[in-house]
Amino acid sequence: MSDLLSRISDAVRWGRKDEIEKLAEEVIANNIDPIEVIQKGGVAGLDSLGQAFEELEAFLPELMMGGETMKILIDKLSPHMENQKSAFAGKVVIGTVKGDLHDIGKNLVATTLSVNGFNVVDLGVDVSTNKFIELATQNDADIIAMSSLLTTSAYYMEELVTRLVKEDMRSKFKVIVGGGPIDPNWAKTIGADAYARTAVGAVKTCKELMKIEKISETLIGD
Ligand code: B12
Repeated sequence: MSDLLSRISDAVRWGRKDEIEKLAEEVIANNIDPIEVIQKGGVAGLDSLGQAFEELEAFLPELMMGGETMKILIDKLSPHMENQKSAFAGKVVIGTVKGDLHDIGKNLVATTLSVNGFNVVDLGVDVSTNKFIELATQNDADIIAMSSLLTTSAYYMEELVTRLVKEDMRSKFKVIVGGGPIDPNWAKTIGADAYARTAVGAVKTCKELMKIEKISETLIGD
């Protein structure tokens, strides 16, 4: 298993799309938990690619190839995630904030919430604060979930919470945030209700949020 995970991590790191298809098939044939493979294989590969990018050992085309390879892995494995849709768990409007086009983590969170019984409305990437509020209202959402991978875009998470307060809508929606540069401190500072580090953590945390009647000062997170 650890050999397979490291082959998957390498294939994503080096953007080897043909190889990832075969490795995904190996995962399916051996009935291995897709979430574990995505996290410990795929995410590990992208982390190492991100590190190389930071150290100027990899460049934008490699980042794109790595991202595309990861998407193939997720697309192949998602249908094999264990479906827990036994009861309606709540309605989530999710998106990547304005200025940010990263969607692999956001998609993973959306899919994992969905297979765990949440009704998920995915607004995509580069989502403005206006669009988040409009679509959350239109869909009568319980939770607004925001993803950001760029430090420069994380500000829009704060803008959304501030707007909800100003427009007297803060109690209508629970707000959860996540993504690479986001941590519990940031979530607390901007007045979000919850933070989660991973897609599995997001499910656990959103379930917790659904149990809470009123928003509180205490941040919930995994
Ligand atoms: C792949 C990638 C890209 C791809 C994205 C493809 C796509 N469709 O998403 C492309 C090539 C397009 C790209 C572009 C850029 N990128 Co880029 N990219 C990455 C890389 C390597 C991987 C990101 C990823 O998908 N990780 C895997 C997923 C599964 O992890 P994740 O997103 O973190 O999500 C998990 C958790 O965070 C959490 N989560 C995520 N969202 C949410 C939401 C909620 C509500 C919750 C609860 C949890 C949660 O759950 C997820 C699953 O466990 C990262 C490095 C890294 N290690 O993150 C750099 C990185 C994010 N990119 C970076 C940069 C700088 C850029 C560019 C500006 C580069 C450039 N010069 O143009 C552009 C920006 C474009 C834009 N406007 O958005 C920097 C960001 C630095 C910063 N902190 O601001 C990073 C960190 C690389 C680096 N080390 O410098 N990138």
